[in-house]
Amino acid sequence: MKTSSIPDTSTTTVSEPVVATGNEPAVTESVVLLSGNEAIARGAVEAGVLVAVGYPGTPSTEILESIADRNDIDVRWSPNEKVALDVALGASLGGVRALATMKHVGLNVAADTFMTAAYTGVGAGLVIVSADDPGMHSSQNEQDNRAYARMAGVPMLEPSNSAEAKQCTVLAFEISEEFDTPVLIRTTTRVSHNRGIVELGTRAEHPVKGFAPDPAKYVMVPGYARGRRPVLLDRLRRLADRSEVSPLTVESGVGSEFGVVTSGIAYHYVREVLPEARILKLGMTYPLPIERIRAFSESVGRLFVVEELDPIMENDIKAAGIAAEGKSFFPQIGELSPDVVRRGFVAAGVLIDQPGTHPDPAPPTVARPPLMCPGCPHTPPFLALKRLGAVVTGDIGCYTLAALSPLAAMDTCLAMGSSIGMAVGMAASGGAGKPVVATIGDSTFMHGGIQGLADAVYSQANITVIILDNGTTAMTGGQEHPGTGVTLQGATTTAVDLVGLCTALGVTHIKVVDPYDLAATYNAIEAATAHVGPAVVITNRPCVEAPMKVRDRPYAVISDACTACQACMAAGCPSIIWSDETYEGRRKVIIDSATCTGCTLCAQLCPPLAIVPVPLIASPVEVAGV
Ligand SMILES: Cc1ncc(C[n+]2csc(CCOP(=O)(O)OP(=O)(O)O)c2C)c(N)n1
Repeated sequence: MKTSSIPDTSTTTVSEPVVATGNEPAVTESVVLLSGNEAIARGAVEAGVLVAVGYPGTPSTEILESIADRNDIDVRWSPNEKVALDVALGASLGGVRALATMKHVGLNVAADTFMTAAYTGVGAGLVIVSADDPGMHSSQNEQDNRAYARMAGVPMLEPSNSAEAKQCTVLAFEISEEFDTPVLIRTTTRVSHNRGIVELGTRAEHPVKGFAPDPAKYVMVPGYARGRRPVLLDRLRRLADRSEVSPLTVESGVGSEFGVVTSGIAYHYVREVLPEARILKLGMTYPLPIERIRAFSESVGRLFVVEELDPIMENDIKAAGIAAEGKSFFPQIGELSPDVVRRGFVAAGVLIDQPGTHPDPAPPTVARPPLMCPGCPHTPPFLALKRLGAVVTGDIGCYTLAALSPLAAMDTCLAMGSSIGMAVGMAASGGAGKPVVATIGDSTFMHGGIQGLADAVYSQANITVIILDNGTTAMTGGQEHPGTGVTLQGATTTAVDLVGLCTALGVTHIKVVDPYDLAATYNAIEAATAHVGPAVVITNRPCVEAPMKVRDRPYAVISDACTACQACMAAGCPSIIWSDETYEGRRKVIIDSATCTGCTLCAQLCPPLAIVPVPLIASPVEVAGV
């Protein structure tokens, strides 16, 4: 668990922030540096939130982690984003302010609840944070979740920096209660992870209102839901009026030749490239303040819209009959940057590029393929699967790296939990005559895999499901989940029993195996694939990085015994490196004892038995991370 370093002091609220001017308040006890995520969490604290829930996912994860140690807020991980939003909505209807956090694809999972929560409205304030990932730094797609606000009819706020992130969160709770609606806060990676100056305010206490039963509002059967649809549309009209006077809209700059409408991190890029330009920065981006934009457009010759990803504001503005230019100059794919924005304005003819007047973009970093950690317990099952020649439907987690060379043992990866359903379908297609195996991490199984396994049982699919149970959500930094038996605060709770769960679902062939025993792992998977009907294999070694590094005596290569067969290289372990010595023209290997975890996998792969534990005297046993 990561805990907060945000001091809890009292002072005034933040003023309208802009890009750095050099006149910002000095960092003091009540003026602190926070990431956007920490600032959202801080905003929730000051807004008097009592329940905060989410499912980890970059770039949103730290929001909950940064307030996990507060004893005045119930902060929890849920098994997935839909459950998180259900919990938050339930808390809100129960009369307490609630926050739900997730990454952009998480809102797909929560969308069923989200769309209808717009109908029910709230009890106390309900704020949902969607942290989007333009550029796909750590995601399977780069969908633009601003579209969700429009589809659901839910107001949306978009901060451009940490100070605004806090301000937006406080405001979002107010809007939620005033208009009886969930409110979406949308950030992107750069806003979530950048640090900026934030003035801390006091925590507002709101008495718990309690649940006020109102079936016509909260029971969304068709007869009642029909009554809520006009309520939603009327609310949107009133929200549009509020957007026109939002304190989050800031106009700056001089000149009438052209003006720029922008929001989020793109605002800072525009300010950096055109410091003096007329800019209308929007913070409430759904509903848009169309009349404010119209008035702004009438005061300039050309109107540009600079926004990351889809032309969402641009289309709305054009649909309102306002002439605007945007995606013809600024790309729809990936992140913007000052350099990309500069090139757009040069192409638009409002900026003359003068070489040497701006810093060159940073040189590209050296490309390095992502690798599994030394000693990762996910490696052996994929070595076994490769040898077995199985069709492998994969899932999302550290083990997805098995799709890459040298393992190259995964055929599909789509969305969290999809591996099992896809395996069922693959088996129905005949699976190219090969064994069909789904591989899924423990957190992902809890998130979205259980229903797929129910389907495998229901359809008696001939598939094997390997649950790679490393006891954590490793890929997002090691968060707990219902299978770990530990809460976000590190307290012990009841763990969901994987074997018991699979048994209860009706799986009759279940084998738990130690993945560090390569032969046993291979045999377990082979036997499972021979079983008629769904079979489950569960690997049981903890992640080498969590909760603390699990390390044993490192291994070393006896150079004289190494025949340079390079069989150990199949593991793709970063601790195995080339030696300067050769044998019959091929390079031998050595092991970096500083990073070797002593998992023994390479020793099991070595035909001449040249890989042995380093003698205790020469290299003390190391337990890192304590
Ligand atoms: C819908 C959705 N929510 C969250 C994420 C972020 N995410 C990627 S993998 C993962 C879980 C990884 O945990 P696990 O399945 O246990 O595998 P491990 O990384 O531990 O091997 C999460 C939460 C995502 N990609 N999609």
